[in-house]
Amino acid sequence: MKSSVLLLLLCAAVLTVVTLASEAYPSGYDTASCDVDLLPVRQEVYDGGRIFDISHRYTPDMPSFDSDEGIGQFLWLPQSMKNGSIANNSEMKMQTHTGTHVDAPGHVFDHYFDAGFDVDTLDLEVLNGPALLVDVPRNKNITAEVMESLNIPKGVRRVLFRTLNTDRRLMFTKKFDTSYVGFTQDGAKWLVENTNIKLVGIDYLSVAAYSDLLSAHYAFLKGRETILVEGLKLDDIKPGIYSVHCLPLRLFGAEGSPIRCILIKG
Ligand SMILES: *[C@@H]1O[C@H](CO)[C@@H](O)[C@H](O)[C@H]1NC(C)=O
Ligand SMILES: *[C@@H]1O[C@H](CO)[C@@H](O)[C@H](O)[C@H]1NC(C)=O
Ligand SMILES: *[C@H]1O[C@H](CO)[C@@H](O)[C@H](O)[C@H]1NC(C)=O
Repeated sequence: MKSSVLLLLLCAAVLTVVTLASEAYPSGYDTASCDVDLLPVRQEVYDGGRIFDISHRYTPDMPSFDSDEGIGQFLWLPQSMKNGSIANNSEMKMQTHTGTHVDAPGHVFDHYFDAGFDVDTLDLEVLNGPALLVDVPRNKNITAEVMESLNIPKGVRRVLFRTLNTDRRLMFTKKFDTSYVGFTQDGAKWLVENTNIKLVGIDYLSVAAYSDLLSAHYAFLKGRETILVEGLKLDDIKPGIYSVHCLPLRLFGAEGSPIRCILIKG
């Protein structure tokens, strides 16, 4: 009796914290659930606002490129304790370019694919280090002109571009939307030719605008030096310099991989 009252109080306290955290950083997930006995904590922000999870949670309703249906069921439980197994053991199946993910050069260049430029060959130094989170103008795609106007200092090597996609909550919308903001070909070309940026992050499923899908990918991936991270969750984080940490799976032979990315302040 006493302990269940205690648990209830604890539960209320945790819920308050969760609610406060989601007011400060309302990243779009409903974290408020309270079972007195079991209370898994799901966080978007850790350590009092120092660590931000900028990857999206995988759910059947998250958008899938060129589809109205979302990614659909991707997780099964062929062996479960409920029907006699000694442990639960799930299986998953999804496209490698699902949710928050990384593109390797083999994504759009077949000779790079054949030569083995897969996600296992991506440079972890590029995927981890100081990064700039920047807001781009909301009324345009990322053209050369927009890139120039951002005045990103020359030394910056990693940039996460927050766009209208975040405001429109496209990554939280099941139906794929072709009007998302991305790089145009000349924007991608400008970045490659005029900056030292090697990690390009964006807040929807493609860095390239739908109208420039292949041409902008070609411009980025041709040199095999630029790493593209797509489908980032950049809501409610102040623009500025962070330390980014992105780790793809070592999928041998795959030109894409789901990736876990976090930002650390200071
Ligand atoms: C165990 O249950 C799962 C569904 O939970 C089912 O797919 C599977 O076939 C079952 N296995 C056996 C041996 O009954
Ligand atoms: C960006 O380009 C897409 C086409 O790829 C277009 O539908 C969309 O309206 C553009 N967005 C802005 C803000 O100009
Ligand atoms: C795995 O088994 C446990 C114990 O039977 C059960 O509580 C849990 O819901 C199962 N997991 C899933 C995903 O079904």
